[in-house]
Amino acid sequence: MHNLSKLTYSYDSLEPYIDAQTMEIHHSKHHQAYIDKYNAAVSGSGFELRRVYEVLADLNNVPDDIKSAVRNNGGGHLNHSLFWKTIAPKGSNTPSGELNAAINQYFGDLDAFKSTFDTAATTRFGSGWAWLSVDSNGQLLVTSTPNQDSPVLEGLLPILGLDVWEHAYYLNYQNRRPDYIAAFWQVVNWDVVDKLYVKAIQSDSSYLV
Ligand code: MN3
Repeated sequence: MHNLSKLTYSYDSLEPYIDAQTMEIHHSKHHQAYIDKYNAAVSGSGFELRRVYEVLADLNNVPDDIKSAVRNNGGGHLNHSLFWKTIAPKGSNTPSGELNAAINQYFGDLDAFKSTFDTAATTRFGSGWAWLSVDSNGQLLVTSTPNQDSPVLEGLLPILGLDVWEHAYYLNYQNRRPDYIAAFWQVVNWDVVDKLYVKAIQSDSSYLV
């Protein structure tokens, strides 16, 4: 039985970048619904007590009759849990330490990385996510996924993700996804992302649900 974790900050504390009503509906309704549907899908399957990460990383061994429900709703739970963790009311402005060095190595500099990520988020057609992940060789890469597909399905460990479903921004930004993406950078908690990077390069997935 999986449960919704409380946020470590209040729904209104990301204003004006992400508005309180969006945060409340997104967390208490959308995320809760993914958890409820995931719990219902895995009930009686033997997967109830396993981490969502483990189940998604081994999706081929999930029975066909629940596979798409597990993929969509387990992905929804894992993706949103990471999302809430990596944003904060007063985000630290820049990555530091090992992550900063890796971003410079793989993308050139922070602005070039953001530009790559922005493109992934802007060009994702319909609903989905943009991601910064670590692959099995420890390399950093930017990808995007449709729907609630998680990078863990591809063997990646995501350390930063941006939800570009309309439910994540429509109340405040309507059709202006690029404005929402720009606002996201104001609330990224790089202190957390730095720590997740150090775990991910050691293949430590324990920070994912
Ligand atoms: Mn969402």
